[in-house]
Amino acid sequence: MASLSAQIPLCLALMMAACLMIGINGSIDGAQREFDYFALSLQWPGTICHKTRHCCSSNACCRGSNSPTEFTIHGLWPDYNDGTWPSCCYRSQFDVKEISTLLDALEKYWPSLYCGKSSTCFSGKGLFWAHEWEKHGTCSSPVIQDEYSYFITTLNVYFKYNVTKILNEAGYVPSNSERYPLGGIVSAIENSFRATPEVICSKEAVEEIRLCFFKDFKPRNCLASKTSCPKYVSLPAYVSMGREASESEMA
Ligand code: U2P
Repeated sequence: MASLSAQIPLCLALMMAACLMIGINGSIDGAQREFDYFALSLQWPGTICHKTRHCCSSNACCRGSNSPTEFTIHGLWPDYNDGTWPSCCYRSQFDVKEISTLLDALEKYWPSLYCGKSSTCFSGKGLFWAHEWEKHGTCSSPVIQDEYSYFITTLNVYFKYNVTKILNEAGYVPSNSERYPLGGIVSAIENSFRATPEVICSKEAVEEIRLCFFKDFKPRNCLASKTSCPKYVSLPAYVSMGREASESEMA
C-alpha cells in the first residue's frame, strides 16, 4: 500500500487534471455550459428586403408577389441570462434530408432574405438553415437533441404566436409613411404574449422582433437591453424590386 506522503502528490496531480478538464467556462471537457432560455428571433421582410440590391434564387425578397409579407423566422436561439450565448456546440453537419418533410413550410416561413451563403460552424458556407442548426440548434440540448426536432419545434412555436397578426390587430400595419410609437408595439405584444419582447431596428425601421421562452416554452421576458430603436419606428411595407435588378442575377 502506498504511503500517505506518496498519495499527496498523486491527489494534487489528479485535482489539477480535473481543473484543466473543467475549463474556464465551468463546463466539463471544454463543452459550453447549458443555456438559460430560448429566443425566437423573427425578421421583418419589409425592412430587410428594402436593402436588397441584386437578386438570386435563394433570396425570398426576390419572389416578387410571392415574397413574404409577414415576420419570418431568423432562428431559435439558446441564450444565457448574462446576454451572451453558446454557439457551435458540437460537430453535426446539417443534412437537408432529415427535414425533407418540412421544406415547404421552411421555404415559406423560414426563408433566407439574403443572397450570400451563410457561414456554418465546421463546413464552410451553406444554407441559412445549416447555419442556424449548426450554430444554435446544437446548443439547444437537452431540450432539443437533433436537427429535425430543432426545425419542427421552431415552426410550432412560431405558429403559436403570430406577431404579424398581433401587430395588425393593434393597428400597426405595414406602411411606408407612418411612424409608430415603439412603446405601443411592445405593449401590443406584451398584452397578447404576456412577456416583453426585444425589438431590433435598422435606423428607425423594425428589423427583428424576438420572443423569449423558458425551456418549457412558456413565455418569459427578454433581457432588458439597450434597444437599437428610436421612440418612433416604422414597419415598412414590402416593395418589389425593380425588374432589372431582379432579373439580373436570377438569370
Ligand atoms: O445580433 C447579431 C447576430 O448575433 C447573433 N445573436 C444575437 C443575439 C442572440 O441572442 N443570439 C445570437 O446568436 C445572431 O447571429 P446569427 O444567428 O444570425 O448568426 C444575430 O444575427
